[in-house]
Amino acid sequence: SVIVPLSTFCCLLAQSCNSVPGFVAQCFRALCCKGPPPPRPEYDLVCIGLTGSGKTSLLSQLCSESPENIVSTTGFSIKAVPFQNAILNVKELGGADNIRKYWSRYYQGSQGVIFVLDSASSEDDLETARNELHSALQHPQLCTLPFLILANHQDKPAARSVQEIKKYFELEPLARGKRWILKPCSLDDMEAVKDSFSLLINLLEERDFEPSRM
Ligand SMILES: Nc1nc2c(ncn2[C@@H]2O[C@H](COP(=O)(O)OP(=O)(O)O)[C@@H](O)[C@H]2O)c(=O)[nH]1
Ligand SMILES: [Mg+2]
Repeated sequence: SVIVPLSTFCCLLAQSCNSVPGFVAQCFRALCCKGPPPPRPEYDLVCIGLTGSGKTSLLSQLCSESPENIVSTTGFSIKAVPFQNAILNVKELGGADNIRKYWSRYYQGSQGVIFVLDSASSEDDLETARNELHSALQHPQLCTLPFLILANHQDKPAARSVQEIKKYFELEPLARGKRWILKPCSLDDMEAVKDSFSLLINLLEERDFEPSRM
């Protein structure tokens, strides 16, 4: 037997309904003859941050993956993260001490950067995170790209506020003229995380960006 896709069947039905009062045929067309949605643009991003900052957890949640499957990322992992208006191909680089020195080998081809930090981490770790973020912001392959900086673990009592982090990370002088977004977040408020990613997608979509306007 010949299998006719439902939409084709409905279109044929709607065409044959042309003799029926126009309204009914219009309803059929509106419901069934929409055609495929336009393809979503894809962007290649790199996701960095110290081990334990929450990179894998956040990306897995965005991909609706089960949290039980999360294991520590030793090398790197790539996920296609779907959003309504774009697909982000995110390469997460493992954040352990002995791996961070290789991060820059995986930067090529990136169109944007996600930097995740643990807002409740020790002073030492926060300083390491700051140094890594500064290196990334100044790296020739990343320095012109939009950055989404996520101050994660905000649900913990010890978490520093986003204002404290902005000051501590000295973002204002260093990232002036760049496209960057700093947002507080935690795993238990994924809606806020999605909103932050929407802002990043807006920056990725901007074509005629002039740094002097920011
Ligand atoms: N309380 C809290 N725990 C988090 C948050 N984000 C991640 N975690 C936990 O931190 C641990 C490390 O997370 P993981 O995603 O593996 O970090 P990664 O090394 O950056 O990929 C896991 O046990 C997560 O459940 C958060 O916002 N709040
Ligand atoms: Mg990981």
